[in-house]
Amino acid sequence: MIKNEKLKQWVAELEAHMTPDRVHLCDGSQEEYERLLAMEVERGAAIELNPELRPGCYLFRSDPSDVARVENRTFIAAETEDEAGPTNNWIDPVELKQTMSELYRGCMKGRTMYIIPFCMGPLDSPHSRLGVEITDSAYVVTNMCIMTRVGTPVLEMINAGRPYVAALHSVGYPLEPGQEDLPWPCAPMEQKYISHFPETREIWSYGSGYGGNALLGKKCYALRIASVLGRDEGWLAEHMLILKLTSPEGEVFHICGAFPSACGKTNLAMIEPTLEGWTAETIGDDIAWIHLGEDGRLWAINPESGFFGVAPGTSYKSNYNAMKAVEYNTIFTNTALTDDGDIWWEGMGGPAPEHLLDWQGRDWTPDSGTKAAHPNARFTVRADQAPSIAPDWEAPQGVPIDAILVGGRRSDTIPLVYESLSWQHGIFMGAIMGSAITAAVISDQVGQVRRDPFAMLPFCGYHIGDYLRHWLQVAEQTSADKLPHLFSVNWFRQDEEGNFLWPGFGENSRVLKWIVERCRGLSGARKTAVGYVPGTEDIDLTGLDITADQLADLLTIDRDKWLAEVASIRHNFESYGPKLPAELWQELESLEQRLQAMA
Ligand code: OXD
Ligand code: MN
Repeated sequence: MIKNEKLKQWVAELEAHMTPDRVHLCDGSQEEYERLLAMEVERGAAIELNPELRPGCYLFRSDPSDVARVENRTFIAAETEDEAGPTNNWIDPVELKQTMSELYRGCMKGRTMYIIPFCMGPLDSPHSRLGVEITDSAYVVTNMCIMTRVGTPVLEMINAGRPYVAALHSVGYPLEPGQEDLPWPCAPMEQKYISHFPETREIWSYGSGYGGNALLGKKCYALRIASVLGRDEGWLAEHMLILKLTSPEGEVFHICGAFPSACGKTNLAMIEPTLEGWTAETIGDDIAWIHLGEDGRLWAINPESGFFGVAPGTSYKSNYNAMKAVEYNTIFTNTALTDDGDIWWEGMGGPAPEHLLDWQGRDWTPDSGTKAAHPNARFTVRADQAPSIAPDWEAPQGVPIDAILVGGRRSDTIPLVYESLSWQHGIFMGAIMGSAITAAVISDQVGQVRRDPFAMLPFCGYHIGDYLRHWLQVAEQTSADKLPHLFSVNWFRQDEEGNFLWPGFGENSRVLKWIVERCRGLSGARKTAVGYVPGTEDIDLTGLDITADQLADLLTIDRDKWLAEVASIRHNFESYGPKLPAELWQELESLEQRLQAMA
């Protein structure tokens, strides 16, 4: 029962304004989860997969217009435009609330209003934060139950007075009496709004039922609103995986990695090292909340409790642990359906079945000439279903970070790996990250390289210049020897014919080995204009079919390409305006000078 007066009042106001037929307070139980899925099956919104092949699994198909995050309909409604900064869409909060209040009026007619009390982070962690999402989508409730800790224990904390973020969501499709519902109701693009009010820590989302647009604990709370909380309170909310790596000698390392959406964070978080004696375990695959510990080191928790992973390309070969995780109790969205009631997607391994229903439920054969699964098809699965999950993945204080990786999809210029010259230079490396845009976002520029500082471009809830300053300030609170080492990695470098030069996946353990040995001061490197780059002898190639010459290609620093990179970074830095820290401009000038001095 809701006893918190503020929450009671909010719910009452919303009920009066959005006029749902029913209100349901979620208790987060398994029984509730199963009942909601059965209801979705019953009304034709979900398909229960063959229990002999995929027990406890369901497939949802979205509306074809509602398949990914909508960045151009995502707003940071800070009090002033300058606080949102040049990389965010800004609308005056008063105006936006007026527009959205009109859309919300009567929007839950014919529907159930679900109240989801949720916690980001382990229930017993001092770094966890609470939220309440109000939604009219049962799909959202079931996914939130996997991705966050939902239910009565959280409500009790809210009743006891702990603060929470208010997150409102509607699919934006009210039902008139007698009107039949759609399997995936949503509003047209121009009526979709994914809005954040950083000062009041509120989220208002309208019109989309998909992923980060609708599961408000994820991008909206754990990144956009949390980045503002972190700025104000001295911590960091980052778009990073968290990986635990153990060497053959039993030494444990923790690595965070910032990579843009659909660039392999989940694969790296679940890596199966090919190098003898090394083991890897997963702490998180998408978001890290990073705090300075009493020991002066940076510690990370994973605020989520599940994985909302990109399905296409995931196979027992590329990501064994994800495939094992999704063998049962998983929600799939926009994958293809086999004739025997299982799911399928491109890159799952083996030949394509002769007949499928594609992600829109249409007949599909290998000759169809279209993708059977949507490129942004997803699985939602509890984190503890991954065999690779670390036993201490829910440690209340998190894990101490030894290294931070930044990287993206770059076909040229950026070497396989290099280390920063200093903390400030490492922040510069994060600031200049570039990556080809992927299908995780609805965009007409998929494939084009965009600058994406720390993979936070779509997720930073305030001015990007202030955000980069915040990163620089971390160093002022501790001593340099306690800070993680910073590295850039690029698994995606290609030759002239477009073939990938590096095998990736489990073989990335070879790069991770060099990284952790650098942290221990053990492995070698040469100092180049861009940073410390391994020599070909520094990366362990035992058992790998790649020559030292091929590795040399992967590690080359091409002066002219890098000078072109500098010009592109300068253009990008200019677009950030005067708040970009002067230190980062200095780093750019120094990089250019070092490149010019190259023989
Ligand atoms: C995600 C994304 O879903 O980054 O994690 O788009
Ligand atoms: Mn992500």
